[in-house]
Amino acid sequence: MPANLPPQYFEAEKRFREAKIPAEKVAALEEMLAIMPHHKGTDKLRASLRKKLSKLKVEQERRKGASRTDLYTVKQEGAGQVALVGLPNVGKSQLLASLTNADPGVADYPFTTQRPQAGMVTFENVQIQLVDLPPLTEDHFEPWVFNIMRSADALLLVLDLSRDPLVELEMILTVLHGQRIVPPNKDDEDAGTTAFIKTSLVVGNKGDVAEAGENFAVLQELYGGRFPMTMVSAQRGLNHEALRGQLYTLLNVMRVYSKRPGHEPDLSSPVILRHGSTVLDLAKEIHKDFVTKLRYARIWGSGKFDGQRVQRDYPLQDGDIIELHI
Ligand SMILES: Nc1nc2c(ncn2[C@@H]2O[C@H](COP(=O)(O)OP(=O)(O)OP(=O)(O)O)[C@@H](O)[C@H]2O)c(=O)[nH]1
Ligand SMILES: [Mg+2]
Repeated sequence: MPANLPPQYFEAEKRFREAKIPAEKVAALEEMLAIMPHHKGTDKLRASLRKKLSKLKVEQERRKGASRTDLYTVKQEGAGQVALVGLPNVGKSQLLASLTNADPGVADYPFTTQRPQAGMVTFENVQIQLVDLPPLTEDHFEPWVFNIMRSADALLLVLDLSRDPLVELEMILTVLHGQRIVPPNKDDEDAGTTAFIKTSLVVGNKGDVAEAGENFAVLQELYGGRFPMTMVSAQRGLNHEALRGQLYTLLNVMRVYSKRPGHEPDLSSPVILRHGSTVLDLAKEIHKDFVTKLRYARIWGSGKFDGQRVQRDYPLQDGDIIELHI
């Protein structure tokens, strides 16, 4: 039985063929279905158009979902969050795998990492969060990658010592600068006050390859004054103890311990505070009520004699033990 389709149907069909986005295709298909006369001759065609339509709608939903979840964030944990930054295939994920309990994909081809993944690095009695990210490239970025870098406490710039680490570092700095992310003390006027100043540690990875030492020496000569840097091998675990310590230093924090009167302090669980914090800052960390109720504190360490009374504005030092009195 012939379909006997009216001319408007063919106009809608033309729009369907020429449509560039799914929403236009959906509109054209719906029009075609509405125009089509109902009879036996159009049954097959109707069924096939309906199938196309439902496929398109599923696709549209999937895209919406993707753009929502495209905004990844990583909840901060531990003493601080450090983001891994680097070109494809330099060993960022391998570094996360060897320093933490995380089990990210590591592969000998680029763009293995597509999503952020976090793991905790242990340094003495402190946990530091390391976040693995997709690689940086000159022309393709996803905004959420930079959002994570901006909200991190510090960056680990990972370079591949088996390739040209100078070129890699320069490219990283250019891309970051374009996103207003800059290492501190860079004489860079146009970054201005809107820039995100990020303390950065340069890590030369693949320190196990033959040319690594020479490449690292060149890097140190040119950038050693500007960045703290270290050579590691993520694969062999080379220099990982030093790296843990450097990660801690990078965070610019201190550890203090609170004790209850008449009790020993728990030295395994420090309170992490920014350098320059006071007794009152510690009180805030422990309990919000302490801020108003705090009368004085006693301190051990800090070059004071043991148990000396100090006021709430007293600046603390790394390793101090404090007894808060309310
Ligand atoms: N020789 C050597 N190879 C390494 C080292 N670390 C990583 N690799 C290798 O380098 C390749 C890339 O490692 P990944 O950890 O996947 O690199 P990535 O930087 O996360 O890569 P993307 O996710 O694509 O950005 C793998 O084949 C690793 O085995 C290392 O210390 N020495
Ligand atoms: Mg990776």
